[in-house]
Amino acid sequence: MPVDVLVGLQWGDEGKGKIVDVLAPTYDVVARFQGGPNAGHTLTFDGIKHVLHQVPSGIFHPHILNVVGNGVVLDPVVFRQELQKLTDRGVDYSRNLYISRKAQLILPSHRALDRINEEARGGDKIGSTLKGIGPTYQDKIGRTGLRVGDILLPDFEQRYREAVARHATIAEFHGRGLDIEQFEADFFSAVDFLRTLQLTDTEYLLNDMLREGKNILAEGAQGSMLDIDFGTYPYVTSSSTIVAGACTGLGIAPRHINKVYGISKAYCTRVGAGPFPTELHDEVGEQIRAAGREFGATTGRPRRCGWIDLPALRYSIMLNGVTEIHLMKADVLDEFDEIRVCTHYALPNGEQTDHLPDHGDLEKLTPIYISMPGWRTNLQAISDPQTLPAELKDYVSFLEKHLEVPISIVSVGPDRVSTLHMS
Ligand code: 2SA
Ligand code: MG
Repeated sequence: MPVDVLVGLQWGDEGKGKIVDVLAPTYDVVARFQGGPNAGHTLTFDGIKHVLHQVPSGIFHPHILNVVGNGVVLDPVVFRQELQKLTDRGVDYSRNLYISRKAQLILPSHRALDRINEEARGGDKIGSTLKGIGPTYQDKIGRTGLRVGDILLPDFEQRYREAVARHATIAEFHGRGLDIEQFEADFFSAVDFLRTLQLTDTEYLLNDMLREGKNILAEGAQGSMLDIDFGTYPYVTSSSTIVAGACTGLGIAPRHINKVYGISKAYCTRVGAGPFPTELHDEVGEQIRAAGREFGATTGRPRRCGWIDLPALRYSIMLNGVTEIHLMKADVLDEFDEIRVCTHYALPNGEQTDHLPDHGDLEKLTPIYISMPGWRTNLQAISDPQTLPAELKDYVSFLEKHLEVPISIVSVGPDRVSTLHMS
C-alpha cells in the first residue's frame, strides 16, 4: 500500500503528464499535491492531445480516483472550463474526482494582484503565469486565505468581499485598482458548480485507501528547480514542488512513500525568468525549441532551451530521493550531430564545482560540457529498447553513471505508445 511520487527534476515541462498517463493504470488513485492552473500537463493518446491544469492526470481512467489535494490552489473558473472540456470528450468525472475542502481558492483578485505584483517589479519580473498562484499562497501562509470548504458556509460571499477589500488595499499601495467586477459573476457561478462536486477531507480518503491496500500516485507539478525553498529563488513558484510537498499537500505520512519517479528531459528548458546555466542563445537552442515544440502549455510562451545540466539534476535527485529517472523527449535530439552534457560549472574565480551555488552566483557560472555523438536516428519508429542506437544507449549509460540512479523509461514521442521501458 505505498504512495509513489512523481516529480519534475528541472524547471517544469519535463513531460510529467505523459508519464502519469502511462503509469496510471497500475494505480488506484492519482493525486495532485501542489500548484494550480499554472501547471500544464499534456497527455496524448488515440491521436488526441489533452492539456490538464488542475485536474489530476488519471481522470481518463474511470477506475482511478483523482484527488485534488489540500496543497493545491484551485481556480474554480479554470476548473469548470477544464471539466467542461472533459465532458465534451465524453469523460465522466462525477464519481472519480474528489477535491480537498482544505485546498485554497484562487479569487479573481489574486489573479489581478499577480499581474500588479509582476508589473511592480519593472524589469525584474518572475515570469509568473499570472494565474494568481503567488498571491493565493501568500494568503494561505498569511492565514487569510479562503478554502474550498468555505464555499459551503452561509457567509461565503461576505468572506469573499472581505478578502477582496484587503486585496484592494494592496493594489492601491501600487497605485492600482483591482478591476475585477467583470469577472465576479463568472466566479460565483463557477463556485456554484464547485459545490456540486465531491468536496471532502481528502486526507481521510487517501489514508483510508492506503489502509485498504490501494496504491497512490502523487502527481507533482512544475519542477524541483522551481521549488519555493530549493529552487532558483526568487524565480520560483510559490509551492513545495519536491517530494516533501506530497506529504503536506495530501496529508500522507513520509513512511508511506515508496518509489520516487524523477522526470527529466534529455535536454533542458525553462519558461519565465531566472538563472539557467546551460541555456543556449544560439541556433542550437532554436533548433531544440522548434524540434521539441517548446512553448508553454498554459501561456503559449516560448520556452528557453539548453543542454542537460547534471549538477542541477543531481541536486534535484538528492532533494527528492529519486529511485528511478524517466528520460523524456529523447526524439527531439534525433537530428543533432553532437549532444552536450554539462558535468560541472566553472566559478568566476576559475574553480570547478558540481554543487549549485546560490542564485546570484548561479548567473555567473560557466557550464563545463562534455560532447557526445548524436544518434541521427528516427527514435519514434523504435519500439524495442534493444534496438535503440548505440549512441543513445551510451548517452543513457553516461547519465546513469553520473546521476547514480537508473533510467527506467526513455520516451521517444508524445504518444502513450512511444514509451520504452528499459530493463
Ligand atoms: P507562477 O505562475 O507564480 O507559478 O510562476 C512562477 C515561476 O514558475 C514557473 N512556472 C512554470 N514553469 C514551467 N511550466 C509551467 N507550467 C506551464 C506549462 C507554463 C506555461 O506547462 O507550460 O504555459 O507557460 C509553470 N508554471 C509556473 C513560471 O514560468 C515562473 O518562472
Ligand atoms: Mg507543463
